[in-house]
Amino acid sequence: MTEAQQARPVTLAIGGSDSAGMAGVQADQRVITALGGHAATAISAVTAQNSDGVAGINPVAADVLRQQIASCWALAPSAVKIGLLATVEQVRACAEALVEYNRNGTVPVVLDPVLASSSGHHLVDGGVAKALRELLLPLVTLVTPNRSEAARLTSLDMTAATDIPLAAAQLGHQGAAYLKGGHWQGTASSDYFHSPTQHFWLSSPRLATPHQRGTGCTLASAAATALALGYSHADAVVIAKMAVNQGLRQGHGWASHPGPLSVTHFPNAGRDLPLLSDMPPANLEEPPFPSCGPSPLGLYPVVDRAAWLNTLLPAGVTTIQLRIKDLTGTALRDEIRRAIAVAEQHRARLFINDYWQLAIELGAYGVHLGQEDLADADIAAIRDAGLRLGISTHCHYEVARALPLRPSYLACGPVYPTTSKDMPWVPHGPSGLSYWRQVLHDYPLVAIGGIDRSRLPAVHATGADGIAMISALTQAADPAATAREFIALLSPPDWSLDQLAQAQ
Ligand code: 3NM
Repeated sequence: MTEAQQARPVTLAIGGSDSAGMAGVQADQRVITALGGHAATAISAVTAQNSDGVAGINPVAADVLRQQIASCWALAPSAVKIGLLATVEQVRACAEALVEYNRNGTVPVVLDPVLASSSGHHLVDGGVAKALRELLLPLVTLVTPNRSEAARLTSLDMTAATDIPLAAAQLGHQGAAYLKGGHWQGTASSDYFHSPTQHFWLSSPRLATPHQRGTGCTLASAAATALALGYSHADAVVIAKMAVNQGLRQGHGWASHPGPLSVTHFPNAGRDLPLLSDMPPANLEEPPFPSCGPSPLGLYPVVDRAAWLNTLLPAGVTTIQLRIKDLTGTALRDEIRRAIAVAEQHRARLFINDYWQLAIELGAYGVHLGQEDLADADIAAIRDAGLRLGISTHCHYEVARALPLRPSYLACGPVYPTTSKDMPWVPHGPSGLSYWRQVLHDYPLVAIGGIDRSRLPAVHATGADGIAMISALTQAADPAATAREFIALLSPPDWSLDQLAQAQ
């Protein structure tokens, strides 16, 4: 989370009151608050219900709903979450309000198209599905149906797994669609995300708990709050699935009634991270890449020529990356070969950026890949060749994509603004880096981006295993002396090269 994402933006939750306080607007309010937002609410129906059933729906008049939305809009919401709309008139009132207040569509709108309760009880008038499809869907940025809701909103009957991407494409042709797989059979709960620019599956082990009330509300409210905090849609759905997993883990009931999910804080646990993949995963566990050994990765220079290894390795650097952007053919191969020879002489851990085939062929210690290289690289070939793998990440979507490959380390950046690489990302700052240290728990983590002498102590204090840098070393007046100084700042522990060699 960046510092900008720590303000408390308003999320407007439109939906039904659940008298049992398990789903509906009560669940929305808890989740929005837990994730760091403020919930403004517009109640569509005063339901009387508990987990035994729904005793009454009691929709409010459409103009009462409209009045509440108008009042809430004065708080300048940063996102809207829409749940139960019980009548066609309410759908129309909500659509008209959005057209009036959100004229240029700058406020993201998440629609959880509630049509039936989880017990199968019909909650809405007959024409609501059609009204949602025709009046509201064109105004929303993310729609989050379950399987039966997707069937009622599309032309598909959703009986085959192949219907999921087709339905998502139909629903997400203007905004984005997230199809929840919670009601499908299988050991994994796999959901599908589709937007005009991206599509992927998010899977987590199915959590066996009776306390599942309000799952749909939780997912949509968490996604809306993440959008309100400024996250992208892809990040928002990863965060939302983490929130659902956290809520299911912590759920509890009362008086023998199955209870709701319990989301208590912004998701920060690695075990709640879903696995992100292009295809539904055959299994949730890939074999891991080899570790980089027990000694910390430490100071991790990123350099563009083999000659740098001759300067920096004698100064005590034990991890280094060769990142060549301007050579091809024989010149590239020779440069990589030279770097590998120097690294072997010093028993240093050399990662080759991007050129994984050459790294395998020439016997490098490891490969470092950016997200853009992940799609083309043969991950299994790198693993089968016994090389280590490091992967760059910048956000929830990228961590969820990289972590299932079980690389030797994850790099996390940019920590600070950098001029060494074009970066569309808002820097994490030390607090954002600490957040990722917490999520990734004891997973080897490398910090990168804008780190220099003055920033080194704050980065080191986060507990990052490796601290990568380009300009602070390559532009230093005396790079070897600077490396020695930085290594001293990062100790203890103080690993000599001999100890390192014995440990490997
Ligand atoms: N990757 P400097 S930041 C190569 O965030 C690179 O993934 C980054 O250079 C990331 O230490 C970066 O000069 C540039 O800021 C690091």
